[in-house]
Amino acid sequence: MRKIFSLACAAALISGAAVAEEWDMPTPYSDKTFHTANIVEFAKEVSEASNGALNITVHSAGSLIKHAEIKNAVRGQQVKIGEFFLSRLSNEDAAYGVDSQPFVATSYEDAEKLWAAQKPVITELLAKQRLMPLFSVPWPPQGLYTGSEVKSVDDLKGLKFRAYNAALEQFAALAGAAPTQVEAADIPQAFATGQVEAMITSPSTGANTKAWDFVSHYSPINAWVPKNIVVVNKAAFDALDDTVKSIVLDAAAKAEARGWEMSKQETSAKTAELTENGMIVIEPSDELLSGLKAIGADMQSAWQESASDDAKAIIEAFKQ
Ligand code: PCA
Repeated sequence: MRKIFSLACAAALISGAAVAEEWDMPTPYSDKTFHTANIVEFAKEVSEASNGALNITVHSAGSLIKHAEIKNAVRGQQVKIGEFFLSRLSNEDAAYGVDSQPFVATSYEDAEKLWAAQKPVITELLAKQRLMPLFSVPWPPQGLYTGSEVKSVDDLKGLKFRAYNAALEQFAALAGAAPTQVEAADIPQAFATGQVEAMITSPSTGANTKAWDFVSHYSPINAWVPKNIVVVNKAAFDALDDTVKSIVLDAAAKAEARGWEMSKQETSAKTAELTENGMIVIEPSDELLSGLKAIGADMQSAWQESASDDAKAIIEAFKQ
């Protein structure tokens, strides 16, 4: 306690502020997750570069605030900063969900282009809630985990399917499966208790949840490349010293670049981990892929009818 107090005082003297800022930062995913490791590094950089004028304490795996509550907790200044899965906000505006639309952006190159088109739109939307995006990092392309080989969409019929957002729920339902929302942290238990028997997620989440304990096959269908986002409360950010503000923005830019690299590395490393643990990693058949793409195309048409003009403009800009 004494050490913390004196560090805080030293920082206060340096920055000229009355007290050092202490920010709690809720995140949804486990410490094993590369997103979490990246955020811990971000927090460390901010604290070091600011000489302790701003200290961010990361609370991972929904331990401080549940995933579904994190955005509103930052908005209401219950916490100043937090991370969440961006497309979970698609119920507020379709612009938030473009990265989770099946077979729209399926590679890192696509994902980068999509993010460039999406960022200005969601920055404006978040500003209306007095939130400011700091950085956004993609998960590896999403693949299919099942208990036996899936040769076509027909093989998904009736499977109890784990979902993490509305788009995946819709996708699974259109494939004839029975979706249930389950947080990443609850995946092992959901499989163990028979609540679910298949899922679509990244090789990262598959490996981190030891998917080999519950399923035998992984098929890299690379259906979409969804992102997490870190947002800060605008009033809390504005209250920082100018030097600290630029330290935060610099560390955020570095975290975004580092996170994208980590994500790319994870794709092969975690797929290899699945194989090493006995899973059968199998390329999707043409029949399966074309069936899934047809579902994606149907979802796109429906999406086009309900999406805001700004959301549609993201897809148009991306396609150019
Ligand atoms: N892992 C997270 C989101 C996407 C991913 O790859 C999850 O499964 O909840």
